[in-house]
Amino acid sequence: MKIQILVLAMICTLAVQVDAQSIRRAKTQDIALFPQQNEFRNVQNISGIWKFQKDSLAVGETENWQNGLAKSCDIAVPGSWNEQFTDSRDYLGLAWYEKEVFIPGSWKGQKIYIRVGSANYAAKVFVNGKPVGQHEGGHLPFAFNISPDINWNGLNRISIQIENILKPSRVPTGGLVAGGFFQSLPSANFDFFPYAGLNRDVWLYTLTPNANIQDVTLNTGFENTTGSVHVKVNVDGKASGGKVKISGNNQEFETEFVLKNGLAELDVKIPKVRLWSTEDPFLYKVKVSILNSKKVVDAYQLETGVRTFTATDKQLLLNGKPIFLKGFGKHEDFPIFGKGTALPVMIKDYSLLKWVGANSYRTSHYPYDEEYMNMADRNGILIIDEIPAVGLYFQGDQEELKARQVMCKQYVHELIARDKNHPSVVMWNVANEPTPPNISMSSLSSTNIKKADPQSVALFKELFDLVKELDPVRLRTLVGVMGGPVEWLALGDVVCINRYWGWYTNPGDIKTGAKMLSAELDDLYGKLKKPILITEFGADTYPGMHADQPEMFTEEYQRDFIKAYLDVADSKDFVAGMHVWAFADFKTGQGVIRFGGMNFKGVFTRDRKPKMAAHYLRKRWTGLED
Ligand code: BDP
Repeated sequence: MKIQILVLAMICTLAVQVDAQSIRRAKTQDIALFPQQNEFRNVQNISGIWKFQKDSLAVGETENWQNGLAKSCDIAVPGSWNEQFTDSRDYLGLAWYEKEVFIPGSWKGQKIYIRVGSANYAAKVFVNGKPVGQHEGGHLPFAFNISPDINWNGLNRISIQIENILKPSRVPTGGLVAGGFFQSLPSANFDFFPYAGLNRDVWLYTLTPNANIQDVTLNTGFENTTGSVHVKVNVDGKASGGKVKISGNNQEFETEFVLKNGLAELDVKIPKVRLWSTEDPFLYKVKVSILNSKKVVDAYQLETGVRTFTATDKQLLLNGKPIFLKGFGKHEDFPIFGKGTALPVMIKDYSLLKWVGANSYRTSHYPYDEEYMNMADRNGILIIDEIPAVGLYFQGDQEELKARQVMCKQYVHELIARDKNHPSVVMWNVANEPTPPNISMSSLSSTNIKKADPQSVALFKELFDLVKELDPVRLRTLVGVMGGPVEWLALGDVVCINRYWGWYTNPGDIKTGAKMLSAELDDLYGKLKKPILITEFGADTYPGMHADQPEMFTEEYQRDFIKAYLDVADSKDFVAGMHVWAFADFKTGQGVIRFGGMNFKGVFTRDRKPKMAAHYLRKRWTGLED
């Protein structure tokens, strides 16, 4: 035990030294446009089998592991390291990834970048032994220009050092001295397994050397039958202007623009527009190209759906028509893959979302792989897009609190940079269940909610304002915990709450739980006068466990619990959506409230088999029997 503590202390000290070095940090603008292959740009996906070596004593950098790993084994990328081996499940310290890649000579003269889809939690990238950049925060991509470090005469060694130590200063938060029922191993302050490593793809890609399109921002609207796309183009380098071509539905519109200081803004009108909706998620193609000396020097193509998404005091409106959100909170989680991108699972999840009649989900509790967002656009699924701010608290060390706020702001910048053009994204969520001080199960009544301390309100306000500045159009929210203060919820355009009356309180008593929910909803709406979404409600359910009289952990209890909540929601015209917790069972740390290190609130099992509740939801949401 003592040795473990000593090793951990060494890791922490060395990790701090590593961070203190002056290696450049990733720039948000570099992740705005996903790498694309076209006549001006090249992409090489360098995922696959990489070399891997743990660095539990944090000696790698001083021993120059960036010049080659001496005792490595194979690892799959994407994929978390925790379940690929027999001895690394709880290992969260330093580890190194390495891959040798050949960069084609035809790329000479281009700007060459590396993009890492997600490295959880902190990463440092080396090319041919030279440090090229570092990034903190899992679940979002980062990119570095590596042009000066390329070897054109052979292979290039890409080394990535990753570390996932749970710390109170990080987001999500971990490493707290906890006790009691909620203690878990690893000591995360959140209810999912802190899967570490290169969880998403890694790409090399090129940008045109003298001028390239750096960002494109699309905002859509419509009046009567005419749609409009507002296009903002940012260019890095020397270009005079360009054009935007929007095509789709047998129509094509071309508009030229002039660049001023690398920026142009224009509106394109689409008569007889075909709107994007959950029933008809129609996407137009938007191609931007830029010119220098009358020659096209770069182009980039995106897709957009023309739609509006707004809120009244009671309802959510898609294209001006009320829409009730039916769906789930999800996780990126699968056996062995961990949080590694698993494309077949993604496809299966979308087919199950359709099968069950869902029209939306929340990317709880962090941004998901870009392909999830692309699929949502194509499938007409509405997304509440969440930064990894789960388990935030406000008491204690002020320096840690400041560090967390800096991270939250970075996540807001990165998330909006990455996801701002997806028609599926209808709301940004800045936090899941921040915890007020002294919260306890016995204080979870709607009548004794404490007032928020002003400092926490100011910190959230700062995040809400930042979201508005970066995306003035989309709705904003914060997902509140049971017993959390109303002042936090009041900051959002829409009120999102997670509720477990009849599970964590009033166990076994669905009827009383539903009554408490109903009373609390009326009280909240009276205070806030904004549409309310219940973004979590559910019951752990061991698949195959049954009871003639519904009993906790049985499939009958989960079904009846969900039914009771949906019935309450149906009786209130200000409830605008219901997201069941959770879509599928998922891995957590070990603790007494998590049997087998699992959260069993899924209506599908971890391998995506429907429980009774899934069949019930399908009937209720689609009207169809199996
Ligand atoms: C909520 C959290 C979620 C948990 C869930 C639960 O937002 O991450 O998994 O409760 O306890 O508090 O199942």
